[in-house]
Amino acid sequence: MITAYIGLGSNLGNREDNFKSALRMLTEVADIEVVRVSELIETNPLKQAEQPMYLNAVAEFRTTLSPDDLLKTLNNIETVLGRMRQEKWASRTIDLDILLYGSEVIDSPHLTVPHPQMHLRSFVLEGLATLNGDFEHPVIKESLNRLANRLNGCDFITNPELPQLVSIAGIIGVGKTTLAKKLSTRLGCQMLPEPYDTNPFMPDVYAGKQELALDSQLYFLTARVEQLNNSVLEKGQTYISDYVFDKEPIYSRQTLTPEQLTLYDKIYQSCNTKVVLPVLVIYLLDSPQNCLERIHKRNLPYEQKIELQYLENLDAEYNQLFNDWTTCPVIRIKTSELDYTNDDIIDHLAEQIRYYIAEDSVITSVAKQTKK
Ligand code: A4P
Ligand code: MG
Repeated sequence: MITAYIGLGSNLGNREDNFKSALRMLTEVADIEVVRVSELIETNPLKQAEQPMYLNAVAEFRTTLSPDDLLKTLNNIETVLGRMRQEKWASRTIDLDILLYGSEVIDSPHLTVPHPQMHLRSFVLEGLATLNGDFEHPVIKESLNRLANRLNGCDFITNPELPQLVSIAGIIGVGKTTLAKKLSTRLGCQMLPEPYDTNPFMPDVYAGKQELALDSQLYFLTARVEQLNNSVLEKGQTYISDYVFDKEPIYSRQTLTPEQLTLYDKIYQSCNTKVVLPVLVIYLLDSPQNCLERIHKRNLPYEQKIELQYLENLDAEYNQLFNDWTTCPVIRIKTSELDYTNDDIIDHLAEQIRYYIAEDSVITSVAKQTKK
């Protein structure tokens, strides 16, 4: 017997009745034993906003059917319940997708398991997490609980027509640049380093010249808008930046006077529309104390005035930013779990990045070339 999970979705007809009928028909199949079903939740349709709302749920069952026979059985039930196969993602009375089949990884022309989009859908992961949150996703090798947390209640769709920007975030001294370098080498993609030490105003600002804080923040803002501009980054190409653009207001709030901040915000609002959004964020976490020690160790002269309180404020602001974040999935990593010298850890992270970004983007071929 294999434990498998299916996703149920319906947005046509009497949705609850469709669910009940589908589950009844599943229990009637001799080779399937339905174990339990998550709560039904109502969800917004992905992409097609004009479609009716969906009901979604996840069912756990045990089966002796092969994956192919299971798919046939599910397709039969869909047909009996009036599912018309029109264009992809059309409204449907019932959709039954195989999410997981034990820990098997299947990649055949008509069947992909784990379901190739499940790690991007809260309406799937949250149901799965209530049924078996510690279960490890067979490709990503992380628990379903962790995968659900990465989405913050949102659902995402990959789009190979956009640049695939992966941004590494975290407070000063946490190790963003080191990780960005490692990952870009491992993935064979371009790194976008923040032009940190070219800012001519920054040493003076760190030395206490408040009157130059606005100049310094505008220098950073314009440099980043140039670097992440959607007319510069190419569609389908993967990039790794060692900063997340949305941190700019965090730093500005820490360093600018209220009058400077009002002006800064106006300029920020007018340029942030030109910036490519990340498709994935890697948020590095460490205590402000450890980061301060790292800052002392790397001994950049202008950073030596940084105080613990400043890092603690940044830390609180970053946490708030990602608690409210709805732009893309966020992989949180404690630096204590990230040994940069361990190739397996970097490889695992690189594999995850490949899995999260759009399938048809250029990195797929890069990945094949660099595979060990
Ligand atoms: N197929 C490949 N892998 C699988 C799998 N793991 N499980 C093949 C089931 N089928 C799989 O599926 C098309 C073909 O995918 C099948 O012939 C099978 O051989 P389909 O069910 O005929 O078509 P579909 O459902 O339109 O496409 P797909 O790719 O299954 O889309 P999804 O992922 O089901 O997305 N919004 C909300 N809120 N809730 C939803 O449930 N669902 C969709 C459809 C869109 N928006 C939604 C929801
Ligand atoms: Mg389907």
